[in-house]
Amino acid sequence: MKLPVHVETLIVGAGFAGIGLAARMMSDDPTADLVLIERASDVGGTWRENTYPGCACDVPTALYSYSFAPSANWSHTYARQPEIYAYLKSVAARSGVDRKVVFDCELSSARWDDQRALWQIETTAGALTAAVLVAATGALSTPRIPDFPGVESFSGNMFHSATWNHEHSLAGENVAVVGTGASAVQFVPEIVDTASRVTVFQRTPAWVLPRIGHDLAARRQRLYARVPATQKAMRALTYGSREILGAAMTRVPRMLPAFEAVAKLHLRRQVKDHALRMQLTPDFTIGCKRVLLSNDWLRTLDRPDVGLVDSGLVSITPTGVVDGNGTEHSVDTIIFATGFTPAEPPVAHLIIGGSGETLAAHWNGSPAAYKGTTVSGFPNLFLMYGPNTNLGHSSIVYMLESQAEYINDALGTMRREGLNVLDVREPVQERYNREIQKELQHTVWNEGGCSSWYLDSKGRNSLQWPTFTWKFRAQLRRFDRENYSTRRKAADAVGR
Ligand code: N01
Repeated sequence: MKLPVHVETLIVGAGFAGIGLAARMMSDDPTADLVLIERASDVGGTWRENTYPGCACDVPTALYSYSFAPSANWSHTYARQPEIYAYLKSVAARSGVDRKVVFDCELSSARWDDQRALWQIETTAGALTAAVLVAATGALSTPRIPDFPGVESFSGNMFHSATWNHEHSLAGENVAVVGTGASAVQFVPEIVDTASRVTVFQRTPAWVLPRIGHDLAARRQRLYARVPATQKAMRALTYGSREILGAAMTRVPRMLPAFEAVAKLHLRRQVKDHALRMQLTPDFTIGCKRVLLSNDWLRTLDRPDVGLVDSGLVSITPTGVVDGNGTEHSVDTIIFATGFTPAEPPVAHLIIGGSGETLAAHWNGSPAAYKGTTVSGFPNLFLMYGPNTNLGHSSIVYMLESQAEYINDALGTMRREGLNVLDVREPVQERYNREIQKELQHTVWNEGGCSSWYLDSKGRNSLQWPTFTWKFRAQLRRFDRENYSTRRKAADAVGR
């Protein structure tokens, strides 16, 4: 598709969020005036980008998939990246969303024009205007490589887990892996048989629970296809069990020691070496950082050809890396599993609101929104996976579908009532955030004794949703027009 001159709704990004919203809008109105722009040449977002060995979802696919597009064909409880990528492509094709995407088109800037009540948008494929702008750009899409001194001098190969260099063979190499988060635990067990030696540089040990999953036999797939209610029941069961974990993290901390006991048992079973077990035992409450699920990560670290350095990594030399104790390790390749920039979404630098300020400047390192979706002073802008919508225990797809419902209802309200401007009232947004922060106060993310990417540069938790996910869904079920300043097409102020 070619970039139009004007569109009613412009969605930036064709990953889980963008496809989900467009499909929701098109299910109401197949002729909906919407366009998605996507910087890559295909849909899929993070599931297209992350191709590291062993890349899989650590939320059961029964839940980590759209409720409106169940698939009976998943091959495992926890699907691997190629399957999820294929699923997204197929949903985009079946729903017709892929015909609405302008590929190889990256947002350069979006400026709110208050006089004309529309967004003036520049992209790498040209300019356009849009009545409504949706940022569906994902929170975990921009890889973060810490600024290690000497990094530019390294003569070997180095890359981030999210931009895996498949051209480069690790066969026979000495490999350094920096970081021990959800990505590292998936790819390290996959590369150890190829590399000669792998050294993992850990700054903080993580709690690891066993991953209870299995291949889904053809019989189960047939059952799901023939009796869809059985798959729905599995989804509901998975949802319920995840909410129990969420309750432990947010409301019932006395449940957490039971999870810690399971993790300690798992560690004892997988790691025979006592000193290594000590290095791998966290000193914060389980759940404070994202809990990792793996059946082979800990066991892999106990192999003779795998080393764990628990003093982190402080600098890089032309031929190796220097750990926190000042010891240099000679390595051929460095793989950064150092995560992303969720509290500093790059798209926020490109969006300029009514006052002429960028969203990033407005947030000043500590993002806040109303219902994770709208921001006062940025009319007709909707965020997906915005501030305080992240989860430590369940599926982000559930949150994204809730937001899609809300945005779709907002757009319907605009059409029905002839509105051309919606701007959430500032006091409403402030009150909402005060309540969110109050609820977060006693959660494990704020009180668990760790430092995590859930806390932004100001030390405020601007990432996590603080309570049951069904409460988020209930809040976003209907667009609450009364909490917004609105303007009608004739430009006469309404409800100000
Ligand atoms: O990144 P992370 P990730 N020196 O930020 C370490 C999602 N995801 O790519 O803990 C040394 O979790 C850092 O150490 P510390 C999921 O939401 C989902 O693994 O900060 N080390 C940490 O160990 C996940 O949470 C799936 O002390 C440094 C690691 O790098 C998110 O993506 C799968 C360092 C970063 O861990 C990110 O996961 C994979 C430094 N200067 C990922 N800086 C699913 O299955 C950072 N580290 C859905």
